[in-house]
Amino acid sequence: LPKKQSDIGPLLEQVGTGKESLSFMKRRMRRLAAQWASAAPRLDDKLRGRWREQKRILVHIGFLTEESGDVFSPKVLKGGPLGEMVQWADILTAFHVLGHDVKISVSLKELHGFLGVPPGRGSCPLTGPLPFDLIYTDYHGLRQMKHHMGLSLRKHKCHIRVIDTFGTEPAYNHEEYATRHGYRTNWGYWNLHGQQYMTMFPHTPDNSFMGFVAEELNETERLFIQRDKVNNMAVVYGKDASMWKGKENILAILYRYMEIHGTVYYETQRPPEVPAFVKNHGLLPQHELQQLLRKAKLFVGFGFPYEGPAPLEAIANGCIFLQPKFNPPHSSLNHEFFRGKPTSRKVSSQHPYAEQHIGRPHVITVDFNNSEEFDATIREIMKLNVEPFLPYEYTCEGIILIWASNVSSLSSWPPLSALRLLSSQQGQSCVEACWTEGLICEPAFYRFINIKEAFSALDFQCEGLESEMNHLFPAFSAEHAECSLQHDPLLFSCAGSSSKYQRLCPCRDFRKGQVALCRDCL
Ligand code: U2F
Repeated sequence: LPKKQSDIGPLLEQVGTGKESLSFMKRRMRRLAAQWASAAPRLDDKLRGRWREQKRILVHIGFLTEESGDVFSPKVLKGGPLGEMVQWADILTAFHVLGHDVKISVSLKELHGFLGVPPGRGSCPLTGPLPFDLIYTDYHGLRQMKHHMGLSLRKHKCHIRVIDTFGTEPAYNHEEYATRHGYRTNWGYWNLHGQQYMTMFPHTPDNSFMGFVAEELNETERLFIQRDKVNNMAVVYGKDASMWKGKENILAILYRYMEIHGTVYYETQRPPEVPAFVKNHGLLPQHELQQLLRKAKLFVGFGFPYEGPAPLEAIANGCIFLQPKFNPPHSSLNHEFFRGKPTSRKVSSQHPYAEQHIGRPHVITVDFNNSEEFDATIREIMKLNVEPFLPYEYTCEGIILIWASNVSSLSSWPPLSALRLLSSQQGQSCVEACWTEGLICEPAFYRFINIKEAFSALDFQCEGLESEMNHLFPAFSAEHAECSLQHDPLLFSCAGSSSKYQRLCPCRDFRKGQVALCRDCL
């Protein structure tokens, strides 16, 4: 491993000042630096040789640049989204602590400084080799880089990683295919490799899992938490008053059994959405929210925000997370928030990762429109006893292991022995087909199953065999007994389904609490 840099002073200096978003990130980086620094040496043995050489990494946070409008920074202290800042802060700290040479850019000026002078002002950018091994950015940053680098971006594309909370599916990423088949959105069609998009939760296997961390507890803290839990104390997940709208009924039921706390931002008066019986603390700094969660028995989501970090923090601090089930699921087809996002993923609850990968007793997902069910669930919760829980993939150690595997250039990754070939039902995606068998879809294996022998292995009798560009292929159409292979590897996709096809699915096993890794992966 490169020399580890546990002193994060020089990194913090690079982050800069003058914006609440940057201050929020710096506070978090300071708080978590020691946790990262202690995880890295514990892994030296396991990592054997991987992630060894020091990389030059540029981190360009596009959504924080003035040029992208920076709508987030002014809302940091007012209940706006913080999830992305949590993740960027963790990425920066981890890369630095692991010994990489990290450069940070949060403005076009800095970006230009790192990549060369923009065209028309003297020399061309990047006439020579790229001065970085890897560039981590987001969709805003990608656009800015394209603008700045022009055609040379294409040459350097493989060095780019895009932090993309909700994920980008191959059908949306493939420019020609997206344009022809109605998958073109504001964001997608960059023709990157699916694994270059990095998500906050492991919800889109076509992309890579990047994650973030929750603060870890030592044994003493665990004991104190369990000792000090207040059995009838609930905290509502919702820092913006709008998230409380229309929840009077739920709140009234909850209040029959529990005292209710909130961390809703307000200016001078209690927002009208927050009933008087709620003890509102106002928006809290992260460490104070942690303290509140340590006392509470229950953390209740109202349906928004989707897939944020806070439920993991609550569960890590020994809370039960109670959240609404979405029936029908929310997606870019039926919900404003997801509209225009490059994914067709069906979000089955406020936090599908918590629902599917953690589950009971830590996570309880119910229909909030059913008052009786909700009432019964609260009564059940009053009797439950749960311990603090944090999935390994959201600990510093777990995440470093996953990143090390991503960055390492192992040609046989993941090992082919992990492959399990399955066929989906008609109308089912490969994500779903693998999941029903307790497996994960592994797009890296598509190239091994995109052969005619795969159809006979599954007992499909092919009347005809064709090869086409279609994100659902390889697949079998029962109606015509037709077998179809995938013509363009960029379209290999675990996502997507059609009632016309049974898809061929490359599945693999996974470690519980570390979905990105198969059992024999390390
Ligand atoms: C998600 O973004 P959010 O920022 O809305 O997600 P949350 O889970 O609410 O909170 C993120 C962090 O805010 C912190 C808390 C979490 O780490 O510790 N916090 C706080 O410091 N003080 C408080 O009083 C309350 C919370 C998601 F992450 C984004 O990707 C999405 O864009 C967004 C919209 O769905 O939801």
